[in-house]
Amino acid sequence: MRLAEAALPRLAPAVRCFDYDRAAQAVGIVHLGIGAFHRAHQAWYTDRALSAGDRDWAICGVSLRSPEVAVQLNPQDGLYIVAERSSTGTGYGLVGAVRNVLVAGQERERVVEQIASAAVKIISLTVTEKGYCRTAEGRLDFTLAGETSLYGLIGEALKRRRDAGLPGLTLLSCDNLADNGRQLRRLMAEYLDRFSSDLRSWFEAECACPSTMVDRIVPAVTGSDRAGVAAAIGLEDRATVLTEPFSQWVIEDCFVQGRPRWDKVGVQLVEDVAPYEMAKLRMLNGAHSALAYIGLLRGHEFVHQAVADSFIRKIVQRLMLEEALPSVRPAPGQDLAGYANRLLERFANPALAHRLAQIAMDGSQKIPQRWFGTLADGQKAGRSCPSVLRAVAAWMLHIRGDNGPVDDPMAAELRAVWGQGDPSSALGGLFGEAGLFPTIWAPDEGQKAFLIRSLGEFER
Ligand code: CS2
Repeated sequence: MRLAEAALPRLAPAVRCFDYDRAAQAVGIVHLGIGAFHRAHQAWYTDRALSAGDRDWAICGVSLRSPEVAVQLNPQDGLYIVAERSSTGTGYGLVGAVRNVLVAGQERERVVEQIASAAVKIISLTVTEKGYCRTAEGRLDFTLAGETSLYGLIGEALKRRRDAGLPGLTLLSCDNLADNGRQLRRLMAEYLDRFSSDLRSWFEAECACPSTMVDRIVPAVTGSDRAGVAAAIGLEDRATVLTEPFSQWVIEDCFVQGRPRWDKVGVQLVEDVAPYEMAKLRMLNGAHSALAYIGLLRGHEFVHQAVADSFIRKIVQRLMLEEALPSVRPAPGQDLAGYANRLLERFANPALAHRLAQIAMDGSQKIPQRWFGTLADGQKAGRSCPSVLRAVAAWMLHIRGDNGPVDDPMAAELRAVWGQGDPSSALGGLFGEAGLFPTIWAPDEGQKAFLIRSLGEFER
């Protein structure tokens, strides 16, 4: 039998359950990009806030294109299980915060209507790096920002809200971008300005875009994971998510119409998110991408295997502690060396079975904020950053196709930099003024020589 409201009496007693009346909650949040990460993170925190007595923050989830999550969650009345896996066992929790899922590609009008409705106060987003439709220089790429992009959906709804005299919204980016709130605000303003400078001004005056740092490792679920969850909870759950016990969310506390009491359930509401965000992107995500590209080249499949490989472990330790860490200005009381050690422990969790290939996808969208900032700051301070450079070399081989087909929106352009087959032209095709990534960092002569040597090292 499948998980749903009516089946709840049959749920195994070991599953931790929310204790609020779902039907009494109005939808206060519309979430764009309701993938596994949102379900294991923001929706999970919101569920806990509702259990702690908060009201009217139920979530309407939106998939921008694929109907898959709607097909999984709607027949289950939005209910799903979060399975937290560690080496000592698995804990199961039922999440009730999601009301329903809409698919923008099929029912755009309903999505716009929902965002424009009076009870909605927050639009949160996990649309992945590529969902922001940015050019290599970081401006809005209007050719990608169509009617069912985040801009098309929110833009139309904001116009309706303003015309109806409704208040503005908080747009809460929960993606791994540097300064995610500020970037969203700038890009949204750029979008609106093309249609109406009045609407742009209204948006800037009435809406807020807090920056956030989100952290929880959420590997893609497999068929056998689902079977294991079904056996443990006594019901089939097609929307189950699998994650680690650890979770962190840091949010800049500026909301235009209030927010759930997330601070009561472990979320850090702070004045300035930047130090947390930078440490997370450059240390956790920077290390993750290095593990992915170097690990795949060395024949590993999972993160815990790559981090147990002493050759890779040394590179990753150095990347975090000696290269990324000195480039981050810590928040008061933030212990970055301790942070790096805890990250190594989290990466070593074998129960997660986190595939390197999952992290390796969309490198063109992820790498700039994970590695180039560390490299640019290192260059200014006279630090050479050999570990990040080795990771860059591993990525160059990845985009050449050494690990098989490349899953990246820029796969064809990336492959083309290897057109001549030689490393120097590949470097020229990627970095510097004529390259695909002309901003923030370009290798100097010494770094170019090092990169070419590292390519040889991984090829052997
Ligand atoms: C990972 C992240 O897939 C990836 O690129 O680096 O999804 C990572 O697991 C999360 O950011 C952890 O919070």
